[in-house]
Amino acid sequence: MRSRSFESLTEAYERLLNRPNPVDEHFYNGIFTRYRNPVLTREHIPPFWMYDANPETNPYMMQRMGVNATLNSGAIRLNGKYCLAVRVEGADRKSFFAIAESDRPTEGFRFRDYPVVLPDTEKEETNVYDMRLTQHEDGWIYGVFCSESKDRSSSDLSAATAAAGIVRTKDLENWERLPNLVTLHSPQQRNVVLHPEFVNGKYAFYTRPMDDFIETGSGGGIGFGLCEDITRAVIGEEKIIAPRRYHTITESKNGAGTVPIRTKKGWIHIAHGVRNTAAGLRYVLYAFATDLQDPSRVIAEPGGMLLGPLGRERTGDVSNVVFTNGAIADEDGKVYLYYASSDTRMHVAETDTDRLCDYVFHTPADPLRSADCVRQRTELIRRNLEYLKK
Ligand code: BGC
Ligand code: BMA
Repeated sequence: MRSRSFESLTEAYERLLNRPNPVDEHFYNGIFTRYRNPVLTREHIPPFWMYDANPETNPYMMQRMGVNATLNSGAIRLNGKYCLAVRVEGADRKSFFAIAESDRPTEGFRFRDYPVVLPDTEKEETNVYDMRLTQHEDGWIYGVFCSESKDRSSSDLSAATAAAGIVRTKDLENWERLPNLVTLHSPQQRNVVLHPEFVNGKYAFYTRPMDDFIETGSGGGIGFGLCEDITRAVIGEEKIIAPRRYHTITESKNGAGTVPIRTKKGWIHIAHGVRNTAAGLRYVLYAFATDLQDPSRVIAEPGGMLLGPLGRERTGDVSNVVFTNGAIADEDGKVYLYYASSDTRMHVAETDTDRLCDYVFHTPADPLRSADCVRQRTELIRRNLEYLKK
């Protein structure tokens, strides 16, 4: 084979970064817009992260350190830029975080020169992933992520424990690491999200208690808990605010996704729901709203999924998965929902707060049984046919 020059690799990379990302005109549901291209793939990784650029030490110009995927990203608007805290997974399976930013919400994302260097304070930590970025009213930007360690108490080589790691920053450049979240009544945690405002003067977290690393076990569901001091975060009581339910999109698991979005009618949450199938776990996104005064009180819960894997999104490292841990709500009301497909690449869906509210408050709830679902749909058809006759 012929080796390519580092310059030609860089040119191809620049061309990709400058590629426009048109709206996907084939998709319509009135709720959100999809875009034709992913916003980030492993092709968006700068060549100088993977190749040794010097032909003397890299005569074949081969990748020395490959990157496998760019996925589950936290999102925030900072100094006018759309910033993603991307989960980058190396060819060696280990994930780390890196900031990619753009002046535009749907295209042009470029990684900063270096990945995020997290203070290495948890000696047993093997892997980190899925950071949620919260601009908190205390003035800090918090990153809450999954901190995974080998479970040394088990003889199973794959046994691991998941906890919520916490960092904070003002610029997405310098990070202060705080001790991992302690939940007194839940052995494991994943998908923890920090609420952007104090609740009763305390830091409020959405949690996802688990008995085990994969299985949520006896309980599961999205929990809510308060803590006094985020520099030594301990949560006692976790109240389940969004339980998983039999024969729905959340039967196996669910977990908070984006930081809740404040609207006039309530906090809008975009979470993930998981069901088990013969082909493995299927992840979709769904939405619900909580009360502005009491963000732990669910006030609207549309039935079914908001967004599921479609077309090319269906295949990847972990197929049949969409996952979100970041959205940006702009002042003009636009909402950009960043989601990964099949643990492989990042996409964006665009909507606005008015549409999201209409969706959340006017989509009928899941009636939980086929017979009732048919009744619900028959009612819609009957009303439509009457209306259309006029
Ligand atoms: C993987 C995550 C996955 C989790 C549970 C971790 O080891 O890195 O992507 O969500 O296991 O399956
Ligand atoms: C996990 C999540 C994500 C991932 C998903 C599907 O539980 O935390 O990291 O996208 O499974 O593999």
